Amino acid sequence: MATQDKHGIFESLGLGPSLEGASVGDEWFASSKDFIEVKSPTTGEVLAKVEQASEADYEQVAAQASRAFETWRAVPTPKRGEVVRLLGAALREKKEPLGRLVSLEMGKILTEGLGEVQEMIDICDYAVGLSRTLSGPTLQSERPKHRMMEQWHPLGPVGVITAFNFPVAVWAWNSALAFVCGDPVIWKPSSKTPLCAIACQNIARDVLRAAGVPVGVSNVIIGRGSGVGESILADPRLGLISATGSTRVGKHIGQVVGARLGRTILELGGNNALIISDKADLTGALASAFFGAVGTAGQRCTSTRRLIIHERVYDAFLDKLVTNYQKVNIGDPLDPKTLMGPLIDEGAVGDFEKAVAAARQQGGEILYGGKVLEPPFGRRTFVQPTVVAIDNGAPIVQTETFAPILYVMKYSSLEQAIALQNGVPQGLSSAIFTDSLSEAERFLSYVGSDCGIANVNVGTSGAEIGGAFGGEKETGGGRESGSDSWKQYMRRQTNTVNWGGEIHLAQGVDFHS
Ligand code: UN1
Repeated sequence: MATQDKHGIFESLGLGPSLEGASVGDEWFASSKDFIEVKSPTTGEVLAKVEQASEADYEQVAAQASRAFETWRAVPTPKRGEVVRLLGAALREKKEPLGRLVSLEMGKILTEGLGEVQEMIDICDYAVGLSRTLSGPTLQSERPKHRMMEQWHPLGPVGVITAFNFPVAVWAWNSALAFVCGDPVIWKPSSKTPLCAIACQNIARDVLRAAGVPVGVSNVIIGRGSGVGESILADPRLGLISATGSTRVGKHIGQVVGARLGRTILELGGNNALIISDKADLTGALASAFFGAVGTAGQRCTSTRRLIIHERVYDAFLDKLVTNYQKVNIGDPLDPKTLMGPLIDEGAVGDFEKAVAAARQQGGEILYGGKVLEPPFGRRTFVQPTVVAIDNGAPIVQTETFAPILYVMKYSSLEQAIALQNGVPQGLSSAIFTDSLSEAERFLSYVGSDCGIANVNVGTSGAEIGGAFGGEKETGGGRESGSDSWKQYMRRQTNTVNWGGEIHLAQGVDFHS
């Protein structure tokens, strides 16, 4: 089977069977004697063993990042951009093996694994452009012969905590921006996907070394959340923690970092809905709902979890959707014929089963799927993509289950559809399919979607890197990637300059002895 090309992948990315979790200088190091067995989600084969980093190992990594900051912040921003350009070039070269590694270790299908690496390349290109355009305004002073302006300075080392489901791209979103902004990065990846992190660090390290830049600009620490994770959160050297993960973990991160008045960018759970109007192009809506719900086996934070369908098109639309579901080719993610790979592990399958049982118990009707499949390659990680007709108020619909379960419901007026769409605790992504201008505009207006991402005739998942990415409510409020997200990786300084010689106080204050 296709997963057998592991050796080629490992070789081109500098991986071996026995790895260590802390990048120290040009080497890897770990001293915890606490090992992760990285298993293929597809077959259960042990891909490699990684010794996790200890808190003492973290200290070495943090110290090297702090040292690297002293050098890196002095490099002119466009020159930092040049290093990120080289990183993008290296990623282009390694796109194929890295995309394959994503599929091998995380289980998403190859076209999505390659797409994820493309997302890394795109953000590098974006950051290169930014490196010549990062700018602050000059402002009008109320005082004679004075000028005001804003400058943006490097912030310092940044902690980046990522989830298993985008094991390479989310690091790149943060790192490409942080690097041009002058900040080293300390990356704590998910313990479920450490190989992707080691591969990325190997690529970044080679680029930095060849460019004559301290390797400590890019750092990886693989370890337990309760150990090195807490060290990162509590570390006052890290002015910013950018974290992607569940709302539960995000609340903890927000509290710990907030208690030391550090900054966070939180990109947490989603519960994304797609509204299908009776005035929609149903072919486009079908393709988008299908990709949104089944793509990545429902393990994107932007996955379509709810369909809110106009009552006039409800039955016809669901007929077509279920026909598509029946044709989903489930199997080895590296096989080009596969449309849906495994879930990440047995725990995720347990969550799937619990959610399906809860949906049944809470009045849901399974329209398709609902079952765990006989393990095709020995590991019990394959499930059926599932469609459930259910009420939006059912407790299970209000929670994010990282699995391909799609909840469907009917509406009769747009106000009702928008209320359903907004009627969950999360606020990441949302979409409407309609050819009616007024419906589309209402959906995008202040009485419309309450999410960070709201699309018209475009599905909920698969956002481009140029836009700010993140959401409201329990999604955490953070924005990563495009637009002006870079500002969070820098510190702002307001300057007032007096070029006239005479001292004038603002607000007309007169203060003479
Ligand atoms: C995630 O699932 O954490 O918009 C990120 C998307 C991707 C990123 C998802 N560009 O679906």
